[in-house]
Amino acid sequence: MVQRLTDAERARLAADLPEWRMVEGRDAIARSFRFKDFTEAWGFMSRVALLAEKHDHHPEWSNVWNRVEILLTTHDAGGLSERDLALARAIDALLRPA
Ligand code: H2B
Repeated sequence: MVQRLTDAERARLAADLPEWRMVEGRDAIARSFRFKDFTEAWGFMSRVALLAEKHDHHPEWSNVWNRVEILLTTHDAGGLSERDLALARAIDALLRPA
């Protein structure tokens, strides 16, 4: 069973994943993305979908034209776990210039 993050792990979140924010009212992190247009946004979502399958961990997300909102939480744990951090890091890596 996957465990929720400890207080010590949470204290490192802001430094570890500076682009992600804590979500009010949920034990979750979120990040907003903006692209040039819908094609770019959808291309990004396709890559995130493949990552999610690889991690067997799936985002709560939405898309409006060039914007993508991603929320990560671990349903099996009832809150944030290392699985969310691993997927967030992998998503961030997609956007890092090669
Ligand atoms: N995604 C998320 N965000 N949380 C989970 O607990 C989760 C998941 N569990 N994707 C996985 C799938 C689980 O249901 C399967 C059976 O491994």
